[in-house]
Amino acid sequence: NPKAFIFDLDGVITDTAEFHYQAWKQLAEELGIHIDREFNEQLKGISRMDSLDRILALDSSYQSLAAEEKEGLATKKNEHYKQLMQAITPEHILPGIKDFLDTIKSNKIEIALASASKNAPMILEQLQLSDYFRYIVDPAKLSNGKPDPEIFTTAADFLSVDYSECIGVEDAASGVQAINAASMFSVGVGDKEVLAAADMVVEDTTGLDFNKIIEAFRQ
Ligand code: B16
Ligand code: MG
Repeated sequence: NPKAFIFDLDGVITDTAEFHYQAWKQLAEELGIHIDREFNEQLKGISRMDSLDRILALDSSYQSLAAEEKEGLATKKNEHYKQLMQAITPEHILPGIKDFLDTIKSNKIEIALASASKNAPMILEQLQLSDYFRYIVDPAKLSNGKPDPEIFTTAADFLSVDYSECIGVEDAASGVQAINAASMFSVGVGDKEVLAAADMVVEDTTGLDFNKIIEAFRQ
């Protein structure tokens, strides 16, 4: 059996993408920049500062902002986001995830979180899922974001588990790439074509069947 499951947060445990979108939209409007949901797809799995850079790139008048000004804007977005996140409850856990975590736990397999979100500990608290996770990687301490494997290898190193004994679960193509680059078994949640690089793909979180995943992992 595998020794650890390492989860992404946004799009796997809960869907924070819509809240990120609303927070960015609010900030963008204050700056006179227009963004829509289609554009927001690009921001999934991308760090806060990289997301801001992509938004500012839409308007030529924001190309020479000082680092402090950008910090200020990123902080402002996060204030909007935290405000919106107050509404998050266990009802926002994606379907099937609670049972899946329970099954992993009862099989005595470790669970860790590899999310690019600095808000991840707060979100897990509000979802009342913190107790399942032995370790939450602090993205502020990483040199490279996904698709670099660092966030996944950091989790495995903390747990003292071989990478080949880990299963990573991701909804973003860059996340699947990161898991593969870490030589772990990758489970993609979402579109088969987008996540074609994954060792196994399920359409949505209800497809996360513990036995099927273990069987595929062993092959
Ligand atoms: P924060 P994940 C990512 O979460 C989100 O998909 C991405 O949109 C967001 O910008 C990033 O976290 C950073 O979030 O501003 O809270 O630090 O998919 O890696 O769980
Ligand atoms: Mg994600």
